[in-house]
Amino acid sequence: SPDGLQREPTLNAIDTTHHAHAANVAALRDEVLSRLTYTVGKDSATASPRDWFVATALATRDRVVESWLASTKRNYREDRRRVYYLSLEFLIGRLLIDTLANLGLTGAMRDALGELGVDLDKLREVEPDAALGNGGLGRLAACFMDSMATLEIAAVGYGIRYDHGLFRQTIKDGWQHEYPEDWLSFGNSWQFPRPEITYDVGFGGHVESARLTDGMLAHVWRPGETIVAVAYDTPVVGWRGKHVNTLRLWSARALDPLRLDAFNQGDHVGALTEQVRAEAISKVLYPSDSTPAGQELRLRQEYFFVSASLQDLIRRHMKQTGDIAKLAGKNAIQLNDTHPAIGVAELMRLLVDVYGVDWKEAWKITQATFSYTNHTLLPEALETWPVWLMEKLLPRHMQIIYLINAMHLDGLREQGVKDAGVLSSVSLIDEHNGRHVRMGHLAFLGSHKVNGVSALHSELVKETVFKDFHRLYPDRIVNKTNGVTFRRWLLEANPALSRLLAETIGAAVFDDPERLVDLEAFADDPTFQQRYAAAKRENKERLAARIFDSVGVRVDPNALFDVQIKRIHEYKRQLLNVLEAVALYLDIKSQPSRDFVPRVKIFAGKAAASYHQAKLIIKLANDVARIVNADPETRGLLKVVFLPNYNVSLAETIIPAADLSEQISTAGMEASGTGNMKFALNGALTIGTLDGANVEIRERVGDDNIFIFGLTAQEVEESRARGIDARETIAASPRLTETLAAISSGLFSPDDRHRYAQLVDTLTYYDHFLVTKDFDSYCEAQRKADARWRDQKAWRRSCILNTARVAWFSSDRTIREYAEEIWKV
Ligand code: B1H
Repeated sequence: SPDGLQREPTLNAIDTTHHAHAANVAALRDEVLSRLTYTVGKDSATASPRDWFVATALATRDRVVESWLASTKRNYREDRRRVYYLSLEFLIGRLLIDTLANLGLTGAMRDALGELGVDLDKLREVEPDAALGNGGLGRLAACFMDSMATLEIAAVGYGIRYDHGLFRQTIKDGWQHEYPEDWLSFGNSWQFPRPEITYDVGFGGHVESARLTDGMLAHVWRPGETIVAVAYDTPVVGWRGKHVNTLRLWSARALDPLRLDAFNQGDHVGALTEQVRAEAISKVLYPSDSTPAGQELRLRQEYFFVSASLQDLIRRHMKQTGDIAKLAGKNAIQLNDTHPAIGVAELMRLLVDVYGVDWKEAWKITQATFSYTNHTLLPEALETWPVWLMEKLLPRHMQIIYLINAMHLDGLREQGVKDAGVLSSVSLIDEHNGRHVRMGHLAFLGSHKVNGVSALHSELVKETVFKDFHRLYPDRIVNKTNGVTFRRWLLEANPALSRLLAETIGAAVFDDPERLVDLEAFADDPTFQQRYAAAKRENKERLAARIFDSVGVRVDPNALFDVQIKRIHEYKRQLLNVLEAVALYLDIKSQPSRDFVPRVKIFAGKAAASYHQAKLIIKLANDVARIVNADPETRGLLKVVFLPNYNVSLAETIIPAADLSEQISTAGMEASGTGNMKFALNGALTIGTLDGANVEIRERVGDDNIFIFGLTAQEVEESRARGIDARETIAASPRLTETLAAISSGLFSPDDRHRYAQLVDTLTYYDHFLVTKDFDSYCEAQRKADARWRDQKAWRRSCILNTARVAWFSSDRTIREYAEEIWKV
């Protein structure tokens, strides 16, 4: 079985003996059957795979619940400081294998189902992905939930229970099409609806002010509209099932289910409008990686989940302590990007208007409670909201923001800051083109710590978006380099390699990833090299089968699998990769006797629905794939594949099968990247720029075991300052000239020869992402990768050293740093 490792007694302290295993198998078999009968209402003769999945998921969930209740009790009993992770995105993926693996029950469940004639590996495919996120930011939140449970931190993740997650992507004739995703259509076996846990969330209306007897002003917000937030809980189990936290997602409901009077008068649709309007809030995830949807609904989503979450955590705090003044001492709230930044104003409102805390004291509590993670420097992703919209939707919050701002600016003036430029740059209100509230500024001011997500990114945060703030508050910005959970991204995604690791350096590596260094001793060991290669081979065969099933292209597992999977964005430069594919294709055709390394270029990723340039890049990749794959002259030396509907599950199949990991963003633009870490862990070599966490990956794996190319962040800045007209750059590179000419000529778009004219023009005259500047050095790095590949021993050695040296990128390490330096838990 692909994951027989769970039966290795060494790996699993939970079922250490065969006796315990047999008992577990028998018990699980009965529990699954019981769930099938009494919850699903089917018998084993008529049950469909989905019925079996539901029964298995529920039986697995049952095993989590006791530990969950015990963890909750312990959190109360020990009166621990709690961590709240506020995120508009949690990109979870599937939970069946993840939960079983964390409980140490994968092997037992496999055998239990086997006795019932059911195959666990087929069942796992039945589970829909929970795709409540766009990309790296959302997946990071999911990895953090896993690590917080593993480290036994008392934590709650708060977000929105979207009815529809990230859209389903299909590729028709090379173009991306978007369809609604429907993960809840057959129910959700992991969640516990909590219809009794609801909060009112207000919008609009007006603010009433009254002078109290002591002369102070009191403010009461009278919302014009009230929406109800209903809680849904999912238990999040840590490694070895020791501690279980809660992911609490909010769903929106109208106060009244329908207007009965209107319904009875025959207006059946009109009677439901309020409900429809309310429920729109949790209807769909914004598919807008890096570009905030400047829409009212997005702001409503943000305030909706923040308000419900803060009310909920304050209720819990008051129940436990009865003392609002202790809020900061007992609670830490992490803002995942600016999406929940309105929480700063909401907490101030709750403290001052509802709990009667004095303003200065409330501000102290707020700052001591919040911290904020910045995930991007892209100007289009820095959220701002028009003042008029804030005044309309959240009038009291707008007043509070003005007051925070006034005190902030007064304080600076008192400290002698006079420069009008500085004062306007740190103001919460951007007065430039229409007045806007700067949410990043609000998050910064309302937090005691602000962090970037890689060493380079954190430095750039200090030098760019928060330059003036950094000068005023030099201790506030810190770095917390991202990490990934090794449970999902090694143990579950790559059972072949996990088994080998357990056998070679001991299964304790899954408790303590630092032990991966023990692999270094085997880097040159021929037997180990062979076994390492065999594990990779197994994964590549599985991916090859998947590719054939999905797009009908046959690829050779002996070829170098060169992979770029991530959101499609100009700064991530899939275009650079496609250009290299075209150059390679032209070379293969023009130099038939040259000794090329057979390659499969694999792409996957979604483009925001409104991002035309990104969608055109998808079309180009597919056009190139069609021509290249059909051309007999390539003799199988080059295949190009675009796999549709990239998601967490697909990543779990692709990453363990990759040989080369493409991390080629324009330096300074990818805040961190986390795919880069997953690939290195699974023994793919990185080809990449000195951007985001690539810099730190290089430091750890060593210069010889990574292919670095291109301009540095500093050089990018200088190069842009000199101008982004690329005519000279292109002229100086015959290979690039030829490549662009081929694309312009319509070689890949015979049905529409001018399809890429504008794209080539943009590269030529306005190459903001410096694709052309980095092209030659990228190709050179690719040829270095080829040379290493030809020496398979040297290649394998590098791969092994990658796995051995990336333990530091475990999200357990990241969370430990947050816990010690930011949350103080
Ligand atoms: C990241 C986003 C993001 N940075 C706006 N910013 C969004 C911004 O819907 N929106 O409006 C959605 C997402 N996502 C990513 O975060 C970075 O690009 C990666 O480099 C980083 O690894 C990841 C996690 O820190």
